[in-house]
Amino acid sequence: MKPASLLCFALLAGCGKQAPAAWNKTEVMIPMRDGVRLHTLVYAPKNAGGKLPFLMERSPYGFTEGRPDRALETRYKQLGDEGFIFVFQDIRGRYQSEGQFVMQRPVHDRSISNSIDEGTDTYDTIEWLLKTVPNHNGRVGILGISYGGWLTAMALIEPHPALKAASEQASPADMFLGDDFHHNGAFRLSYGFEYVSRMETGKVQYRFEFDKHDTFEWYLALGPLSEIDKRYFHGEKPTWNNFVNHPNYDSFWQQQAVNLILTKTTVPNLNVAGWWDQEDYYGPLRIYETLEKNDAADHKNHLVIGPWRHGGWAGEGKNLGPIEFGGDQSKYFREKIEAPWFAYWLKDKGSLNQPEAMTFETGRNSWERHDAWPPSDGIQKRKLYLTAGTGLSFDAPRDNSDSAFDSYVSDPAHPVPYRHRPIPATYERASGWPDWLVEDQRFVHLRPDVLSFSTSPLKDDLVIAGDVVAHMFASTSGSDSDWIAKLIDVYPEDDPKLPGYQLMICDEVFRARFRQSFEKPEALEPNKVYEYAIDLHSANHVFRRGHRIMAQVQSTWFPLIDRNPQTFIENIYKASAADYQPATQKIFRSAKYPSHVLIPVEWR
Ligand code: PG9
Repeated sequence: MKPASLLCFALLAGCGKQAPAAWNKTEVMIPMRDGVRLHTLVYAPKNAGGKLPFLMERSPYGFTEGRPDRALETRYKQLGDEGFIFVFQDIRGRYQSEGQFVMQRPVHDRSISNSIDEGTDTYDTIEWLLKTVPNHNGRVGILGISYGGWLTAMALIEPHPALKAASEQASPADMFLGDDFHHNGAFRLSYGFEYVSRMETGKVQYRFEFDKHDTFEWYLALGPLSEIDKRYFHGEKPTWNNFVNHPNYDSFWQQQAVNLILTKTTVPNLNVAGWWDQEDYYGPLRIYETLEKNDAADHKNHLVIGPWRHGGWAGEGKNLGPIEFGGDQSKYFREKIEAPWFAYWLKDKGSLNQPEAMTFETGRNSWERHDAWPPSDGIQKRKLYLTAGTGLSFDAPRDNSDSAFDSYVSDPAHPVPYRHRPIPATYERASGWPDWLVEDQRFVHLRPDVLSFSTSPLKDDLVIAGDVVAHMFASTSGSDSDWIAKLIDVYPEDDPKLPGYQLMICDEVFRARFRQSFEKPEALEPNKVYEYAIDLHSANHVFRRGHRIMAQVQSTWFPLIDRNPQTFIENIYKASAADYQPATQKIFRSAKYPSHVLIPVEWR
């Protein structure tokens, strides 16, 4: 007779539908501790040749229409060849799972019995799998990209004892400070609006229909942020309501910040990030950095950063737009890093040849191994100063006159587009969204409201590895402002493929009201010079001989970032049209106010 658990597995199963020939597919509804059942697909290899570990991906984006079948032949090809029992699960309230979806559901209250969160759902699923599915070796791995990366991180807070390996990939860490919804408190308007309509209009993904192909025009015509709720959401989208009700870094944001709730490496974890991730680059680096503080003895927390867009390692990785990487670096990652990682921890296979951090050095196109990230050995922090005549130089400015600044007018009625127009909807086919960070920045160069400073052509290659920080001394005639800083690699005019191309290497926005505290914003004193240190995050890039390094400053980046009214008001989500005012911005470059970019230069 079959054990009860196996019988139950067989009863719930709808075997074999469309599964690739090599797999036995089983579709089940797995009960959680509160009775809610989650739709799950289990793919076991037909010729397993022994007991195998589970490898699990959970997602809000739906395992339907043959998606896992295709993934097993593409994204999971190398892991499939290695041999795992794959488990794909729709999270609560999404697609065929029961229950209610909550965007980034907070960690459950342990004092309430049967309380749930994404971690407990993972735990309960593992418990069920171990008891029910035959031919496993008792070990489980989990991985996922972005929302799936965040679900992976949640599973590590109170992990099931059988969970033996994880790979958090492009997980957001903090939605107020650096990931999808805000950066340094500045709201990511187009992503925030389009993602909320996508996820909170029914159980399956919805696409908002814009009546303009160029969403730049659509968002501008919309007017102040408050129009979104008035015209479209009508108080019905929980996440939008949260944006409006939590305009500052309060406990709502802090309680979901992964780096505040997951501080110990409970399970070996490979953190993965892409240099040109248009959604969650901050997250994986922050999670790695936090876990690393407690990992000195164990060495179970590792980092990989490759030349990718958001989740680019799941697809082909030969290039991003016109930027080529000398081979398929995504396949390299899947074959040489990801599959061996899980094989080692879940199957005791091989030895772990994974350094503390591996980064793909862009510009030279080679994988580099590091004992620490950011590295400190062989690194010299150097200041590149903004100078008169739009120069950028290692020599500090001597000029101390009051006129040692450059100035522009930032007008919210005429914001700077974040990429060249037309800007299609984020989720449209061929939207351009996934690659926008590598777009040629010449489309804004020499605009009157964008300042550019560049070095002369470099005499030798200059390698940077580590954190880049823009130190800006700036004033505004308004009482609030956004500062956007970029570090750009300018190709020489005689480059055979991309003459004069301006490739953005690092970038970030800072909302000035938060310069003292993200919890308590403050108005700026008009025309007073303040110092800002804007973290442009890590890079590992070679500026080649003959290239120039450029720094750019501007105050709008639309509609990626909502327009700052430039007059301080308590809650920008409630601003009226009259609150949006032009302002005169000054960026200083004197001996007293030496604006500069701090770069980590590697000496080889
Ligand atoms: N960047 C997406 C996301 C993750 C988590 C929360 C909200 C959005 C994603 O690609 O899944």
